[in-house]
Amino acid sequence: MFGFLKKKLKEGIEKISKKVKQKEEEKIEEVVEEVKEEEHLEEPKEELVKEVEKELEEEIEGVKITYFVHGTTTDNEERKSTGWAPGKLSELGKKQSIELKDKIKGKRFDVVFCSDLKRSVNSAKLTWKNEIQIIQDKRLREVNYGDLTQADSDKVEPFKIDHIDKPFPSGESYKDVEKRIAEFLNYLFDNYEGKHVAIVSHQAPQLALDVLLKGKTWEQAIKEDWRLTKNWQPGWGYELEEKVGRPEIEEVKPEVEVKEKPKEKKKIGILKKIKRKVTEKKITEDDLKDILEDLKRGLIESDVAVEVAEKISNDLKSNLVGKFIKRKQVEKIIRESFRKSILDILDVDGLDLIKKIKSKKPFLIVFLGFNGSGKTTTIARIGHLLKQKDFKCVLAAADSWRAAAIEQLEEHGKKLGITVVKHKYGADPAAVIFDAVKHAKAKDIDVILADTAGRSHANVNLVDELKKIVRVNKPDLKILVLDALTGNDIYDQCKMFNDAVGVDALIITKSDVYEKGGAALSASHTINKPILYLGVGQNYEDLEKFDPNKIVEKLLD
Ligand SMILES: Nc1nc2c(ncn2[C@@H]2O[C@H](COP(=O)(O)OP(=O)(O)OP(=O)(O)O)[C@@H](O)[C@H]2O)c(=O)[nH]1
Ligand SMILES: [Mg+2]
Repeated sequence: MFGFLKKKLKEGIEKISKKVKQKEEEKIEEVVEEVKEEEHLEEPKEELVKEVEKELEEEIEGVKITYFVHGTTTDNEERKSTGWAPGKLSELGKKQSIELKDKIKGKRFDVVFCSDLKRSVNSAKLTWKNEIQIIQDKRLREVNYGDLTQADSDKVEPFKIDHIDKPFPSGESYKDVEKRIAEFLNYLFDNYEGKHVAIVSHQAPQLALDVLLKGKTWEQAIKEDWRLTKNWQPGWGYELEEKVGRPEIEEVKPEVEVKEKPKEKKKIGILKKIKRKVTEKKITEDDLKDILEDLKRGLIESDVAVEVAEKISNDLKSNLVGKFIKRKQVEKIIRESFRKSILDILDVDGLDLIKKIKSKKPFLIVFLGFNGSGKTTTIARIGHLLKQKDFKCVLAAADSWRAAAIEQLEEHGKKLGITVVKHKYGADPAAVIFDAVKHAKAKDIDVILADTAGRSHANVNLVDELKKIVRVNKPDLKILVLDALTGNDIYDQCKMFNDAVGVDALIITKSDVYEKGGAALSASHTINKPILYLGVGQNYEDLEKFDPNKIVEKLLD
């Protein structure tokens, strides 16, 4: 039923996404121009634009880290604890580092960091040489075993836990390692935000990552180390979402040895500057003005009530204006905004018909609506539904006005096996319903479904008649039946019936032949009453329980 509205929403999403993306493009060009001038850059503008676009496209929140352990060393094989000694990769270690390349094929890193110890540098080079920038950083060194450097592992391994706080003789403690790794991480955060960084390093730094980024205690980190269970893997993932702010860590100026591609660093700084400037440029109301008007028009064309169209467009405006939105996120944000607005619109206190019926016996439901809106058909369908749920029903033929109305209801009654209480044509409809209620009480019947004559704006008499029906019989529920095809007139109908007798809930028929969808969406919002069912065809089964979430799904899928 929502084909047309769905199309309009989709158009909205496409147009606004395009506009936001176009704005971003313009901003990037503008900023690149600015920065090029400020920094006296030689590079062609197009190249910089392309790079910035790529960066924004692939943006990662914080820094993504993959940690790799260096290859096996001759010390490892001789069971020595190398510490700050350079160490030397064994034949196996070299093979491991070369093979790692294949094992991580497809993973893209922006930069590789290794410690300045030989075994770490050589591992990194065997895996990535000439492919990515490799930076050596002293802070990634193994813990300094001091006097125990290259000592027998049996003299070091079992005592690690004793050196969490207490340094190895003339060496470091694990907390010292934590401190330099924290500094290193904060340096990464400042310089590599949004990047995927590979680290090739040693045992203690990895345990420090577990402590700093995975919330482990040092005892846990040491005890759960994969080295004890021999669970090597080709890389461990860590995410650095914010700076590791530890009060005991003082900011120390990073002492980095950049060995290769020194030019890269300046470039990174410039790209960062451009990105920062671009993200400072927000979407303005003016950027969106025409396009939101367009959206509103499209919604109104789909029979969405003006105030509802305004709400949808205003909600969207406040979700976009004043923000910098990455192009990757635009569509998601617009969809989410539409979803929320529509759910808001449909969020009136729901009503479970079956539950409500069980609350009183007999339960009287009067069906109201314009002529031809589908009242009689809907009564038959509700009768069918209730019968299936083992309720006993009676139909009241209170449309004694339109020719053949009584026979039409009787026909349904016969087909469904439900009794119809009727009077002659021209009889008082309030009296027909009164009799039907009496019948229900006498025959232990659960529900009375009362048909009424179709009204129109001009039928003042029929409106008075309706008021009398309500006054005399005090229905438990007044359901307004609306024809979706009525389009915008639906709001006047809602108001008219609601003003005259008060409406408790809505059923919207002919949704199967109604493409626009907007009326159904805004009818319940207009009088703040829930939609119970949608009529979706001509058969008794063609009644669909109204579910706002399902509607939204259908509209935005
Ligand atoms: N396609 C479709 N047709 C429906 C639906 N509901 C009702 N109709 C058709 O709409 C026409 C009018 O239905 P009625 O139930 O007679 O409407 P009414 O409100 O009782 O009409 P009056 O008694 O004249 O006021 C009939 O031809 C129905 O078959 C629906 O959900 N889908
Ligand atoms: Mg009828």
